[in-house]
Amino acid sequence: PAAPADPFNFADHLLRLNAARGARPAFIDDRETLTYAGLDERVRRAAAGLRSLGVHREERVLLLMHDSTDWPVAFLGALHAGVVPVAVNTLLTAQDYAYMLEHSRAQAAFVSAALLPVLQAAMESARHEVRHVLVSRPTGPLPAGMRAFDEWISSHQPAGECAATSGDEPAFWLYSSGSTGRPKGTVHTHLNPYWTAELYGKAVLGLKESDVVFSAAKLFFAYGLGNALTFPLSVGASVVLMAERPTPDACFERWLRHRTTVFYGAPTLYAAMLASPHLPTRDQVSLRLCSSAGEALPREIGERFTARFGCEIIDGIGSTEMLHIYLSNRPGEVRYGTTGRPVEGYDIELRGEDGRPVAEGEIGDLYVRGPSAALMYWNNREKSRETFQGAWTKSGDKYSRDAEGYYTYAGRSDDMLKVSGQYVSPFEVEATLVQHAAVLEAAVIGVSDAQGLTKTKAYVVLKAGHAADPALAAELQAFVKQRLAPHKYPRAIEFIEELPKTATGKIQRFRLRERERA
Ligand code: 3SK
Repeated sequence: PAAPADPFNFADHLLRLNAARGARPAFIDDRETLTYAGLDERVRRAAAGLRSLGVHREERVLLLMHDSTDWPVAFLGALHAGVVPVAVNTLLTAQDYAYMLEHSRAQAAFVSAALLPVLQAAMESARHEVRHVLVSRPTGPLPAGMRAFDEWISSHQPAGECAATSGDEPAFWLYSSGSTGRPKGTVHTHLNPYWTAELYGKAVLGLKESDVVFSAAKLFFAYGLGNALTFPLSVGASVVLMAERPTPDACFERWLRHRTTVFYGAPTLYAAMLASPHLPTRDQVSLRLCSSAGEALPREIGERFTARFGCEIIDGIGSTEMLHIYLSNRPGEVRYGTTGRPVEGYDIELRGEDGRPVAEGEIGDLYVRGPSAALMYWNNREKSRETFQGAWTKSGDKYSRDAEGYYTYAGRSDDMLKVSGQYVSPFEVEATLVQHAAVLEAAVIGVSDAQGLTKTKAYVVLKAGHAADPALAAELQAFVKQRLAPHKYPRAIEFIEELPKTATGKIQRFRLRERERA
């Protein structure tokens, strides 16, 4: 399709598309069903509310909320007003949020009541500019100066016209983690979600108005944002939102209660579902399509799932930088064990160390070109230049391509690990482990479990006088858990006399990986 002309405001685009679907459910959470008419009204009220708070076009607002109907209202309300929501992971620490508040210079914050303490801790330590805090679903009185989201929404009349934004104007940010340094503020435009919905949600997944979609990946992830907001709203489908952790049981419950037709998950979750004693039978579910991303889907998991439910899992790879999936299997043409073929509208090149395309069957660094690439990492020219190279975006993943054009994952180009679909920097975990009084040095690598899924393992050298025993290993795991987001703690710890190093003292993680394979 041709790009829509300016002015283009993505929230306005979605509201117009669904203007005739007033009575149909747009979002369903554990509290309520929000129809398309209700969504339209609340989004406009939120836009008017932001204006009346004096938050201006292009200024940022932090969005730190668990998935509920308030999330899309805050997100689209901001877009409608030309204000830029910075949607952040709900699993991070006060230190992480302090950095994000300072870096984004957010003028207001939307926060779930359960996350208010961590936001307050961040605000105490940050030099922030937050002037207004809007709390979603408080259960008691709020601290002075803060307002309940519901009450704030209903105290404004719906805005008429949206901000006349350009399609290329910053619309929202997502933070992307790297192997070193701070998270990067990835700036997306109003047109980027339009393109991912057209090229992937519609053209590959074939989403329909009659679908009831449910994503285990939360809305703050680029994967979840497409799955459960921008794609379904681009076809008038209904979305189930869930605030709690996506355990197999919690997901099964939503599959059955809401007759979910399209489900999005990550390989670790599919593996846990298949191992669950509560796995539903084929006749109990209404699934017609499932999607997987976050890490490569092992063939065996895909095959067992399809044998159970008669429904394919469409495995693909995307990135926060490209906003969604650009390389994917296709319904009816799935080849488990591969990530499929390029999504139409995106070009892919596998480049060797000399920067030239590699031959068929050889492994190269994946570069992608397509219309949904982010503009930049905010205030970070060096990392922006490394990743956004003209029209091409460097993915950081290694792949090979076979004679039929199917791509197979061959690992990361850097030391980053992907665990349960989320990035983990080995350096960050190592730097935390060495803060423990017993630890001299540490090295973290990814190891495959019995199902071919990546788990983190730490090799630890102890200081003299400390005994290498299971109690200390558990203590070190807890030590990391207390200091970093929970998905980052090492699932296994092995004590070792010394770490393999180069002559110049660099840790040779590849030697530890070889040791695992031996
Ligand atoms: O992990 C992925 O493959 C992915 C997919 C869609 C959007 C974002 C990401 C990181």
